[in-house]
Amino acid sequence: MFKLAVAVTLEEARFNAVAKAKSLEEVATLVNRYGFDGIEISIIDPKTLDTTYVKKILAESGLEIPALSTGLNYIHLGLSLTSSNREKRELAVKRLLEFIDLAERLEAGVVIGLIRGCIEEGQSREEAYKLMIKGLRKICAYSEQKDVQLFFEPINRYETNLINTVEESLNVLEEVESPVLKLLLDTFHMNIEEPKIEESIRKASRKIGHVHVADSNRLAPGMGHLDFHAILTALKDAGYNGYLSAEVMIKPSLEKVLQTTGSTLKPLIKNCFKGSP
Ligand code: LER
Ligand code: MN
Repeated sequence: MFKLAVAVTLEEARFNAVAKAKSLEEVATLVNRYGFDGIEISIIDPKTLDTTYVKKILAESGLEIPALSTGLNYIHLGLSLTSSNREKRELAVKRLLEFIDLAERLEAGVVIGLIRGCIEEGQSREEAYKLMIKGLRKICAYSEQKDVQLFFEPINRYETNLINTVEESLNVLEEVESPVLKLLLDTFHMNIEEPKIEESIRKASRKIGHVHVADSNRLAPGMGHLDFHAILTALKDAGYNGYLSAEVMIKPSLEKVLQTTGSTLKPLIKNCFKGSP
């Protein structure tokens, strides 16, 4: 059975597909009210998150943190695995190791999205790709010791010029060859890049670790024109059984996002797993 989460940040984030919240407590209450199961947290410095406080909220609410999102480190600080600036590259790896430490304590996975980087001006694709693979190998080796899953995300061409599709991402997974490196499929990016979303999901069978759901316009599922019945069926057929995390623009409000996402996806989830034990 799929579980539902929503992507949230407590930062003054310069990323618009995330809910900006004043406190985790406040979000947990809302998320619980709408029958969600988890909260995905987007943060810049994982060392600033008070783990005792977070664990207390999780225990009280019964919620989980399926994933910690790292992209703000790229957006705000320019940290990436492919940066031509060595210091930024090394800082990106250091940051990701800190994320893995926090993820271990919270039993979460770590999103490797925008932080994996792009092809910078003056850089060849080969150079950028090699740096990305090198960085991924370092963080995977560490994550394997901690048994923390890493979620590699294909991102659309308007946000990065390196690895936009599921097929390219599957090649990355094959090259890195780590049991903790899985795919993060984001329906918003897939709608732009994949010829047929359901077919690409099926090609990614057994490799999917996490899913971001957003409609065609990056609003809550149900507010655009994606066929979530077909998408969820393909995910189930692909052997995926984890979180659908709404990484969406918060319009008109977080309550409305939770309500629409829930009312769109819950009946489909129920229908998908009808008759399953
Ligand atoms: C960026 O568009 C995105 O989808 C995030 O999950 C990347 O970190
Ligand atoms: Mn995403």
